[in-house]
Amino acid sequence: MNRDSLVEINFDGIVGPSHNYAGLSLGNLAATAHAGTASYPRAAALQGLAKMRHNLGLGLAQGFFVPLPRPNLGFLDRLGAEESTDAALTAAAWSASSMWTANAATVSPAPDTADGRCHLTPANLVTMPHRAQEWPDTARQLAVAFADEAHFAIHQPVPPSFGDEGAANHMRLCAGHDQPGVEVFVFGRSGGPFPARQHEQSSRAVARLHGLDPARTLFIEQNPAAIAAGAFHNDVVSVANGSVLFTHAEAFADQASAIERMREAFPALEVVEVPSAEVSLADAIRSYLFNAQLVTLPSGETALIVPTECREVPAVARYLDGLVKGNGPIRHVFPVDVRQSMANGGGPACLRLRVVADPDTVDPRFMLDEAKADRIEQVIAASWPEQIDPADIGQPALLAAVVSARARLLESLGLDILG
Ligand code: SUG
Repeated sequence: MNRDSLVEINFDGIVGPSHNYAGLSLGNLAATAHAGTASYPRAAALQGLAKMRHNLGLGLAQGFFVPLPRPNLGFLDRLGAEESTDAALTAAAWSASSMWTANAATVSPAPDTADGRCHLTPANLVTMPHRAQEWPDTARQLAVAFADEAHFAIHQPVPPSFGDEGAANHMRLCAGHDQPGVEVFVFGRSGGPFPARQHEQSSRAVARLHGLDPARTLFIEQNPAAIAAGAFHNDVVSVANGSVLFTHAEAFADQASAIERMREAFPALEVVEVPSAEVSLADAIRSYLFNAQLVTLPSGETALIVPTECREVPAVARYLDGLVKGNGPIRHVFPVDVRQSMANGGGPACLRLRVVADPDTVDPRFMLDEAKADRIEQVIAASWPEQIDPADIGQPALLAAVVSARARLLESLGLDILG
C-alpha cells in the first residue's frame, strides 16, 4: 500500500429510473409522509448528479454506482408472487433504494486493517424486504469496481438475522484519510416503536472480518430516543470526518461516555455538539442537518454539505449561520438540492459511500469526471421517466421504460457486464 496516494472517494448512487414513494420504511418519517405521492425519477437523478458535480467542483474525488436492476422479478418469483399479486411486494421489487449507497457496505480503509487492504462488507439490510433484496447485486457491482485484490478485500454480508445497514452506522476518526484511524460502529437496541436496524453483533462481526485493531475500534449504542424520533440510522444524528465529530447532543445512548471513549481512543478529537436547546431532535431529523457530507477540502479546511431543507428550518438555519461565523473546525457550509431523495428519507450523506483508496486502483468506469457527468446526464434526460404515480407501479409500459433506461446507462458507461 502506498499511503501517499490514498484519498477519500465518495461513490454516489445514481438514482434509478423506478424511483418512487411507496412508504416502505417503517421509522423513516419522510418516506412515510410521502407514501403514495407522485415521484419524479428524472429530476431525482439530475439532482443527484448535480450534487456529484458540485463536489467534483470542490476538488473532491467522486465515483458512482449504477442503479440495481429493477423491478427485481427474481425477488417476486422466489416469493411465488406475480407482478400484480400483492401491492406491497410489487412496490418492494420496484424500489430504487440502492441509490442510498451509505447502506451498500461498510468500508475499512487500508491503514486500519491487519492485511493493509481496504475491506468492504456489503450490508445485508435484512430489516426491510425492499432493501434486503439489494446485497447480491451490490456485491456484484463492488466486485467489478474493486476487483484489484492487491488493494481490496470484499466479504460476504453478515448472515441473517443479524441486521447490518452498512456505513450509515460507521464513522472514522483519523489525522488524515491516509493515516490509521479509529473506527466507530454505532448500533441500536430493539424496544422502541421502530426497528433498530443495526445490530451490535453485525458491527462486531464486520470489525473482526476487516481485521481491525480492537484498541482502535469502538462499539457505541445509539440513543433509543433518537431512533424513536426517526433517526433510523446513526448518520441522521451524527457524522465524522478526519478529527471532527459533528453530532446532536442526543445521538448516543450515553452521550458523555460515548464522547469520552472516542477521545480516549483518538485524543485529537474535535467535537462539534449541537445542543437540543438550539436544534431539537425533531428539527435535526426534519432538516437532516447531520445527514451532511463532512469533507476535507483540498485546502485542508473542513466543509459541511447539507440539504437545502436546512435553510428552511429556522432553528437549523440560525445554527448554521452561527457555525461558520464561529471559530470551530467547520469552516464552510454548502447546501445542495436533493429533494426527491430527501422525500424518501435520504439526504446528501445517504447518497454516498466513502471509500479511501488510490483512485488508480479503482475500475475507472466507476470514477466521475465532467465529461462522463455530461454523458450520464444525457442518458437520464433522454430515458428516465419524468413522473411515476403510485398506480404506474407494476404496469408493463413503465416496466419496459425502466429496464431500457438502465440498459442505456450501462451501455454508455461500458458496464453491460452488470446487465
Ligand atoms: O432505508 N428509504 C431509505 C433511506 C435510506 C437512508 N440512508 C441513510 N440514512 N444512510 C431507508 O429507509 C424508502 C423507500 C420507500 O419507502 O419506497 C427508503 O427505503
